[in-house]
Amino acid sequence: MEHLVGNSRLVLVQGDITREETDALVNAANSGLRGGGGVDGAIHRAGGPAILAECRKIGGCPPGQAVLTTGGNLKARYVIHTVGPIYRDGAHGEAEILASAYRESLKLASATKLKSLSFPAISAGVYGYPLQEAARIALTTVLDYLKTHSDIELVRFVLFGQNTFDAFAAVLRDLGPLY
Ligand code: AR6
Repeated sequence: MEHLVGNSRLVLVQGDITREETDALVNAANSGLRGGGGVDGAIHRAGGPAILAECRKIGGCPPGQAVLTTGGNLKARYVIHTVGPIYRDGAHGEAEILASAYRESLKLASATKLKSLSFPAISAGVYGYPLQEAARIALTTVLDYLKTHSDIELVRFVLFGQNTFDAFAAVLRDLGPLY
């Protein structure tokens, strides 16, 4: 599924983000940047120890912020590690932190002169964000950024499993082609 914004493309696919060939993968990390389960574990396993070595030097990353490391053995040259909110009840700033995680990842990609990047569904796994709301924040934040930043040519959401893909696809359809 595809959505055009000026000269940029937003694409939704179902799959494993570690196989992506974009300039950077975005990792749904924890604030200690020490690796973990889910997509974080998959990226560290596929990319090798060089990624964790750089993460240790950086030290940490607060929720809503993003940092850059090598992509190690991945096809992608870089990994952007961002930290989403742990969902409690929606009244603890979760929406703003999640939007910020996407925005800060995109800003870091622009500052590094990257043209393409791949996102997972940040906070939609272990961190428990309700899927439809996580999808709405993810898509509107990325589309709003692409409207004002033509340097990023391609953003791919690589969604693990049919449920996650279907939720993102439904939200994108509801936003409509002119969003
Ligand atoms: N490719 C794409 N998406 C994936 C992959 C993959 N290979 N593997 C899992 N997902 P999660 P969070 C999906 O839990 O909720 C880690 O332990 C998954 O199905 O990875 O932000 C960190 O260290 C879900 O849709 O991240 C943190 O402690 C989405 O990725 C914590 O989990 C995000 O799920 C972060 O939790």
